[in-house]
Amino acid sequence: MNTLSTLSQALGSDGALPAWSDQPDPRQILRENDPDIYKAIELERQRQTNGIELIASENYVFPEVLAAAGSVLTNKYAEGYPGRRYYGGCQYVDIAEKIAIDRAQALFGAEHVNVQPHSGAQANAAVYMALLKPRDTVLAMKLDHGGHLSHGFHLNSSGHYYNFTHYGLNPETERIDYDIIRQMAEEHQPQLLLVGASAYPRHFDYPTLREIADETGCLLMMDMAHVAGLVATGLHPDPVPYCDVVTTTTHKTLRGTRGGLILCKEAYAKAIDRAVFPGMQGGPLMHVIAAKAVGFKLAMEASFKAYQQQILDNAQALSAILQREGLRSVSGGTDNHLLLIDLNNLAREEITGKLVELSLDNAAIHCNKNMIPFDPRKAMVTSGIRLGTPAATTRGMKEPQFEQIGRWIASIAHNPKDTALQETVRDEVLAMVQAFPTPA
Ligand code: DSN
Repeated sequence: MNTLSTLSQALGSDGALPAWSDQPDPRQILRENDPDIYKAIELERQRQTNGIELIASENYVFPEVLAAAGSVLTNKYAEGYPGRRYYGGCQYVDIAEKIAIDRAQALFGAEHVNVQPHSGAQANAAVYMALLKPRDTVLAMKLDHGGHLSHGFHLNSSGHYYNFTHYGLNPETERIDYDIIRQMAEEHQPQLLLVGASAYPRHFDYPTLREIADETGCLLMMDMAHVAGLVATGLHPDPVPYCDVVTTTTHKTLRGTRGGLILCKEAYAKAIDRAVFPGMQGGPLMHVIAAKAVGFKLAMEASFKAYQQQILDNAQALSAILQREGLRSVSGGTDNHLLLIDLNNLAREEITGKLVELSLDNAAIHCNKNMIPFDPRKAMVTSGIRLGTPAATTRGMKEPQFEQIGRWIASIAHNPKDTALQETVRDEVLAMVQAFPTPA
């Protein structure tokens, strides 16, 4: 029986939707019974509303995603997979998980998917567990050139259990140098070649990476967490046909709930499923899986492609204005939703990523300090900031707003200690965002 016939059977013959609940609004119960946490949530909601969010990995979820994530499915234990659970009463959460699987497969054209990872880092850890033995060699991008903690950072479990070796970017182009990867793969003979990044503004060349993996006899994995929404809509090269395994988060450009997802070739399906459960995790978060399903459905709509295109157009507008205002983008621009700005170009010793992040925060423009390739400063200081367009694009901001945002950022980055300027910009930001409501 397929998922949809199971669903219509569960709903009854007339297909009528049951009432959600006749209980009082849970937000009001929270307000009355735990005002401290209620206040923290409400203040955070106001912060998200009254500022401009440029953290490249953040977004505003769809309201229906929020509803599913805050639903009674959080009450249910369902260790195992649909139809093979270690608990009774799983018939309805099975429907949700099967729908999530079907939609993720349709959205990304994957042979097999696992929707249970709690996060991108846990998805990656499960893949390593499935495909590698402890101490096997993995070739991945350096963290300080744009890679990710779960790609072999020495304090992360990946760096603890596996022998990661890292490639950096080409110092002149500040882009991936496929000849360097090929040489390193020949030299180190990795079991796995891992690509993907959290601060890399350029496309990846999957056919060349596949060639390198085949020449070396290793597996190829892409962590597409940042660009999954662009991939889903065909606006970024698609890793799925070329890679043995692709991991992602379900938030970021994808605009769904916080969570992880694994896509793989059928040959690895059993090993991946076993590594997620019982390997890395116990009970899956069924409310989050339902919310993932809701997000995948919305990502298949035509309006989602238009939204992703606007993310890209806004990134181009931001890149152009920042360049005109004297801020240098690493690699000279962007192919995706993010920009990495090199503050060393401002040639003033004291202008660091840490200082500019704080100054922009005071002006209600939120971004994060970020190391740039070959950064002389440490990760808590940095010489760069990372800017992303997805969240503000969700609010409906377009090129004219991003040109204004770019002018604000440049004026503050050139004068990061001018607190009067920060206050002026903060007032202007507050005035501007009134016309762009947040979704929830
Ligand atoms: N921490 C996320 C980011 O900001 O890119 C990646 O997991």
